[in-house]
Amino acid sequence: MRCLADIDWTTWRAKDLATLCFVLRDDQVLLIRKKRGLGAGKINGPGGRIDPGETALDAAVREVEEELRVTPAQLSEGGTLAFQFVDGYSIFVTVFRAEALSGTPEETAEAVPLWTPLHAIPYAEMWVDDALWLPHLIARRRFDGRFVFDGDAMLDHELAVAR
Ligand code: 6OG
Repeated sequence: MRCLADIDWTTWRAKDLATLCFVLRDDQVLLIRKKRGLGAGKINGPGGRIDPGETALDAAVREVEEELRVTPAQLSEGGTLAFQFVDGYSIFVTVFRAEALSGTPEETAEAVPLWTPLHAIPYAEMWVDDALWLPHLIARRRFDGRFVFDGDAMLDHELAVAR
């Protein structure tokens, strides 16, 4: 399996369900340097796997609390991302934006907080797919993407963006 056409997307189910949450405030976005888990070392939004019985929204809030010791508010769903890795792993990510935050982000065992100007997002240090959809999240355009990855390398993708 190397490309989207090799996958039957009508029956595809991800092994893990996860979230990402991007807090936007004053032309800045709250990113993290991830210290462990999938994508350790990369810059990303805070997020992680959804626990059994949790909604994606609950998990998005909890992950920001656990990773940065702050509580995001006014969340809305920005889009979804379906990732299939060639080694067989797969993950489906619901991406949220948050318009507000209470508290001051702190470094934890999981993440270093990085308030980043919207014009200086460090795409070279992020998963390569982020450059495709994060601009749409920031511009409030709904997106739904499918991706095939081999480790860090993106082999194929499609991205539907609502006008
Ligand atoms: P934990 O290992 O932290 O959950 N994730 C990705 N994020 C981006 N931007 N691109 C990808 O391209 C990703 N693959 C996974 C979703 C995994 C976290 O990593 C994110 C979750 O927040 C392949 O429990």
